[in-house]
Amino acid sequence: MGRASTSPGALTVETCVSRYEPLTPDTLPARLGDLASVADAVGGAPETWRVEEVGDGNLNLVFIVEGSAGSVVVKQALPYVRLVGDSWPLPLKRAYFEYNALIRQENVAPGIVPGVKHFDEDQALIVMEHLVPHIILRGQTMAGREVAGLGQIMGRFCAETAFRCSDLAMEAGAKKGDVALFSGNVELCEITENLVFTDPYFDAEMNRHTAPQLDGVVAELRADTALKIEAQHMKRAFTARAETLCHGDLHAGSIMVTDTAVRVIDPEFAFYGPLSFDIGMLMGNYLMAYHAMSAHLRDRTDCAAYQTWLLGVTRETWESFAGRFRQLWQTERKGILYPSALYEDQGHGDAAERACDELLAEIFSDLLGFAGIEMHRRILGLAHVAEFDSIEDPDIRAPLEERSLRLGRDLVLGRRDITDIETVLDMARARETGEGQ
Ligand code: SR1
Ligand code: MG
Repeated sequence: MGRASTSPGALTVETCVSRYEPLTPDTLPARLGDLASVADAVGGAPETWRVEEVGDGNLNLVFIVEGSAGSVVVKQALPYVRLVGDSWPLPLKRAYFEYNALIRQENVAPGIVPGVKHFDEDQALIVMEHLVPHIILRGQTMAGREVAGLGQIMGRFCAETAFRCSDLAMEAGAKKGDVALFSGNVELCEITENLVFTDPYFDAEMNRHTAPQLDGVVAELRADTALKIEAQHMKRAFTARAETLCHGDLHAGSIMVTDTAVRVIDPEFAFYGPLSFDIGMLMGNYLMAYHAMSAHLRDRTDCAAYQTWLLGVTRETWESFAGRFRQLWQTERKGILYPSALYEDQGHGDAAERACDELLAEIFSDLLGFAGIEMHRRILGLAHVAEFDSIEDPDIRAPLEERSLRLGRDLVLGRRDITDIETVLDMARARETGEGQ
């Protein structure tokens, strides 16, 4: 490994060329032990460090390194998709995009993403803050535990990253530079383009679903040409609308929580895309958790109360997003779009508010499309969610998955006519109870 050079704060960035080699718990202390930013945070002699590989995601190695002073997380990209194996190569440069996204997210939405201590581009590794005692959000929801402020914090995070990384706020040259930088994340975007927007809607090779229980509804969805057209409209928005820096994979495994704290991790799918993309994917994940809940909380009263909380989180996320977005519109609209020279400075402040209303309405409509598609791909595609997959009995799992599949279609096809969050919540409840179907 090359030597470390220091940049602002305690962060170090590797600059020398070295050969990539995946870490193991045995090799990590010797290979990272001479990095001051790591050694200081972990403490003690490297040979005494306790190292555990804990990666349970689809792509990377993740190590927790503990010593006498504390602990850090070391995330290293593998040159292939971990979920599938080395038959599916994937470039190491995704660590570069993750690192660049993390430092931008920290800048525009401070205190939410893990602090970066060291980045080594050649080794495709990021050393970052170890979030303790956080667990992934889906672990928390499947256990029926609430998270104070979840919707408020996530809505604010999505609004701040969306607004402040867009032409609404950024200087035009800087924004175009970032569009160029993140446009290199080709292969991870390609995963989303295929696995999210296309594969669920035909009999693609890597797809899987609960069969034979869901065969009927799956055939119905794949025969629904209006749905397939709308899914491709959303895919066109994904590929063509370089509006803002999106996290790119904001699901319940990319959020870490305690009962009172919320953090966002894993932006390796970062790209410039629609303002509505992250919040839409997140909403889809909340709604799947809602439909899966009766298999995780068998007590009906507990389950109903928790589902009410989940729908409350869904509402609060949107309300927090819309409120924060409007606040930023009023106070930080210094970019090239909707300049105050055209509105407030002409005594047309009311028109600026109308423009904000219209943009929020467009974001709302688009997020419903992304949410519905996310719900489809997590039940029909390659990468599922534990909320459903951990339900062992397919006869219990399938009807719950069907609720999300059908709600997903309702959202995608109805997205231009649904104008408020309460309608979305009513639709989710109706699919849960079977009312009005
Ligand atoms: C092959 S990667 C499958 C999925 O895992 C990631 O977390 C993304 O969600 C991706 O679509
Ligand atoms: Mg991830």
